[in-house]
Amino acid sequence: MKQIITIQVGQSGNQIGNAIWNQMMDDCGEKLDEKFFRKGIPRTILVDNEENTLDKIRGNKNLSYYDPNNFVCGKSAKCLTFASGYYGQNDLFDEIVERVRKEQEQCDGIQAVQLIHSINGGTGSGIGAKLVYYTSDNFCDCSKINISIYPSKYENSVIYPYNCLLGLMHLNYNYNMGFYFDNDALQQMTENMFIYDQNYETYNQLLAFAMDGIYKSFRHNSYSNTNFYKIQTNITPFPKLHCYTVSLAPLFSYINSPSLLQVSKEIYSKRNQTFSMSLSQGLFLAQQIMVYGDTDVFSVQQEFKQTLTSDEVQFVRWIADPITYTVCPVKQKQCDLMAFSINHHTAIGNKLNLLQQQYRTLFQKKAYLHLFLQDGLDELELQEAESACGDVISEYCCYNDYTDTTDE
Ligand SMILES: Nc1nc2c(ncn2[C@@H]2O[C@H](COP(=O)(O)OP(=O)(O)OP(=O)(O)O)[C@@H](O)[C@H]2O)c(=O)[nH]1
Ligand SMILES: [Mg+2]
Repeated sequence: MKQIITIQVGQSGNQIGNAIWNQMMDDCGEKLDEKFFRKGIPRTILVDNEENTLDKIRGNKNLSYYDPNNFVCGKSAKCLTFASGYYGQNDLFDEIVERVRKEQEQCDGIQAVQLIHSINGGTGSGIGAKLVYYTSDNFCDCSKINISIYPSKYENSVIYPYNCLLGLMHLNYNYNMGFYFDNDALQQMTENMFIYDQNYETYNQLLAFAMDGIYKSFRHNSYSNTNFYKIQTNITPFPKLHCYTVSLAPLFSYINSPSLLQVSKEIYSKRNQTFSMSLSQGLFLAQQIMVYGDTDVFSVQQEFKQTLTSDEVQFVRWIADPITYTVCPVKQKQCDLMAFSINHHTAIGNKLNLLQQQYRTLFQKKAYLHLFLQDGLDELELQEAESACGDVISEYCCYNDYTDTTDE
């Protein structure tokens, strides 16, 4: 059996990672999956440049969950810029690499390496990018996955467009699958669920629930069982495009026995998206749907097909079967029937476009550039990052046209 190694970086990476492990443990009970755990310990390395977050994780009841040697923590203040994370922190980085190697030695084989972080934080984007390089060089034959927090509408940092574009460039060049979440969508979803306790913990629980819903399909040996390789193949028609979002249904735990049709309608609803973008402003390139409950692929296909007749949900026409379904007879605790979906949709190009514009506004004035240059960045790298982002945007735009029948 091949295993999955996780590296969680920065404040959000560690808090989200912690929520994911809690969720998985809660879900698995005694039988922790060896793909993700070794002898009950998550196969993860916890990295941060400052101590607060890791101390909090160390201090809570989960200490026994983690390998204490896998906490790698710097002593400095915040990284703040991508450049200080990417060009500085060499001692810290050596330590991280050592821990990743040790974790690798304890695996029979590696199925995937996943990085959890935010692309706007200095540590998450900078140290994250350095790890992206390291892992793509040293884990050649496995999937490289990122679970990334995307900037929200209300960021309280002014330099985040630089951090994001630089971070995204490395991910786009080197990684295979990126799952993007944003706090605006997570906030909206929790409000829709009548949870008024708005904080990162609540958002992280929801995010962890969504990711666990995806992992679960290959944790259980079921009919049409899937794994990272299969998912990657199905939802990645073009190698440069691998930005995915996740939706889940039903949202309300009081609907205990929803019908397949209800679930299928919700999965495409704006309210059920963990990333704030409009599915009506573009086309699905591909989609992987995982259904949990007492049903079968045939019924799922039939019911979902009915929803697909709506004008709001459009797929490119040149892929015969853009949706892959996985059905798992294991029920979620919350609900008899649940669905999780990985969406590959061209509207993410619009979000990247917005980010690129925010970047340009700063870069035209060379505002805050000195912070990056003093930490060792060359201005040309920022230009390269912008052009890399532009390439991805134009490729998503290319497939945005429903009337395109050239390849049919
Ligand atoms: N969902 C979620 N978002 C978070 C969490 N913590 C921070 N964020 C968001 O992540 C972004 C900032 O990233 P951080 O992870 O705090 O930054 P970092 O990687 O530690 O980098 P530094 O700037 O060096 O501290 C902001 O958009 C925050 O709103 C969290 O626990 N959950
Ligand atoms: Mg931080």
